Amino acid sequence: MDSKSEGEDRPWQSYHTAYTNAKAGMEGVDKEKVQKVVYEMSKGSKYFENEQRKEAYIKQKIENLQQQRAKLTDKDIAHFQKIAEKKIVELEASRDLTKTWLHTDMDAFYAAVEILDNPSLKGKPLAVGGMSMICTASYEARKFGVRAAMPGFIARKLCPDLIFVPTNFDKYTHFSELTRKVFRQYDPNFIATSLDEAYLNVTDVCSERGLSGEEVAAELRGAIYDETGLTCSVGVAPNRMLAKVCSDINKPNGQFILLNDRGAVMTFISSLPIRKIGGIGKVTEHMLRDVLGITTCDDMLKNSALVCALFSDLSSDFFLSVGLGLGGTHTPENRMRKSISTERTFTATSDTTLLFQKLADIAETLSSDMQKENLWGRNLTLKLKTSSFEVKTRAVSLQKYISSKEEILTNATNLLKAELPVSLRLIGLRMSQFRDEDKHTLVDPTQKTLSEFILSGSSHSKAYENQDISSENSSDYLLEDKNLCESDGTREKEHRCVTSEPESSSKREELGDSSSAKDINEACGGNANCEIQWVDGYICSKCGIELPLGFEEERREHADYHLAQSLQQEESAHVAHDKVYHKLEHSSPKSRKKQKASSQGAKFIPIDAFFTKGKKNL
Ligand code: DCP
Ligand code: MG
Repeated sequence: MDSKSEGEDRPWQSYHTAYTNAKAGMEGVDKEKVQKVVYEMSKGSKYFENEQRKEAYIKQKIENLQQQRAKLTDKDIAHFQKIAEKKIVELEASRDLTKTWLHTDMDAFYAAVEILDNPSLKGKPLAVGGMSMICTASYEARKFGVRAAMPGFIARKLCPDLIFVPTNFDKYTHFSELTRKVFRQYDPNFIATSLDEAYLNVTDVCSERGLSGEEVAAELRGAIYDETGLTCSVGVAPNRMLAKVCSDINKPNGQFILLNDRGAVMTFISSLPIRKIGGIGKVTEHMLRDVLGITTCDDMLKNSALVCALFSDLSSDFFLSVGLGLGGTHTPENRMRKSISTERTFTATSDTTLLFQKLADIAETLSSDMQKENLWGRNLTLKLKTSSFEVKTRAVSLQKYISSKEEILTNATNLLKAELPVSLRLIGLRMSQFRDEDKHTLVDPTQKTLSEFILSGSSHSKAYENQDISSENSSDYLLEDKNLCESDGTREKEHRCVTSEPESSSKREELGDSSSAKDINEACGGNANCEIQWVDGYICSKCGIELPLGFEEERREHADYHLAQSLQQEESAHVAHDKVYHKLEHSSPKSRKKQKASSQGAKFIPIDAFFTKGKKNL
């Protein structure tokens, strides 16, 4: 033991999966114990390997940034300091303290609905879901470290008395509708970002009824309780970004008010960990911490020159706006379509004539779909799946908006040529960053002012789609993996999809989403089955679970869950094979015990069929 470093003795300490990330109600949890259980139960599994791959990917990104940072001279830093100061002045000028935004978030939503249905569950540690994955946990269960997106068998290890209830989405949708009935009375244009979360602009209610944000929040919580019998937590703040942070502070059944005062906002933000901000997920958090030592929102401002030096314009605008506590204040006028795409799967081929023929067909389909809806876009993404199932995306930001087949094909051809020679089984094209229909202009959309960027949800969200947060790709050609339709199989088939998303303050969260989607796809290492798309921007194409923008960490976990599921299926095929050929081995008392322990409540072959390697007594 003496000869080993602490890290070697306790490898779980550096094993940070989403399962060890604290949610509301997990404050007193013995984090190290949870880490150890998760580590021991997943060690040696494919899930574990995938986590390691993701870690390696983040490490690489961090090293790249560190190298870039090391090259900066004093002169460079002075130059970026000036840029940062100018940006901050412009951002500060966009500050709007005249609105009162409210963010509501139901408490332990699915679990609370189940308890309402079966009051004998009240006060007990409860998980909604099964052995493979749980969707949420009651606050009693959270004390043990049990949380959403955790495999049920790990949750049960952490909390042996955990009660499992299967999901019932009809029930949750019904209760969600009841809450929305209440929201409408306070803001007819409320923005629902999931079944259990919404943003309400209560500025008018406050002034018309002479109420403070605090009073409206209390009244709204009461009204929701009366309508549903469920509790929620509310945050009140001058903008949506802050309101969301605030709603988590006094969970469950609580509220937190941040006054419309610059001093109050700056004090609040000064010590706020960056991870609390929607859009800053694990990757971004680690990059900012390990490269720049940034851990709080205030640190963003203290390191503004380096932030501007190392990140793209839009990323640094985002980081600086976080440092200033700025967020969306205007209710988006419409719910705009975000992207349109089409893709085709076919028998793998490296024949370039065939590949370009397919590309031309896809460009034609995309163009015709766009023209039907009078769409003009300037961000074109080419998606490729190689014969070894590796998924790559390449994107180009164009100087003008296009929609004709010829223009799409010319740009798509350039992207594809850069990848040759290649053997492919899927090609897809996606167009995004649409022209503003109302303006009917072809102005260069990069000429946006910073205040436009802050105030308009759509402009910055679309802009972010093109950003690679690491600034590794400074050219127009960026790696991008997001919202592209997925199709499986090797026979030729076509899959078209259109995505539209409600505008919301969480749009900036796409920044995190975009990097996470890439993480997942890269980490999947070409496993065709683990890729998911978010239909309409928030519904999982694989299982129908709704996880809108703002659930970035959950989306990552959810994608991991499907990855685990597909690996499990692969693995169980091996297990079945083994069963036939190694009957003796499988009839050992040890394996019989294992099967019994994991069969309970499992819809599929239990996920621990592949998670058990290296399991130890804890
Ligand atoms: N959900 C899910 N999978 C996840 C996260 C959430 O299916 N990875 C579902 C179940 C939750 C609901 O969405 O009940 C709302 O998610 P929240 O993050 O708001 O979690 P809860 O409402 O359960 O708890 P709380 O908001 O009190 O932390
Ligand atoms: Mg909730």
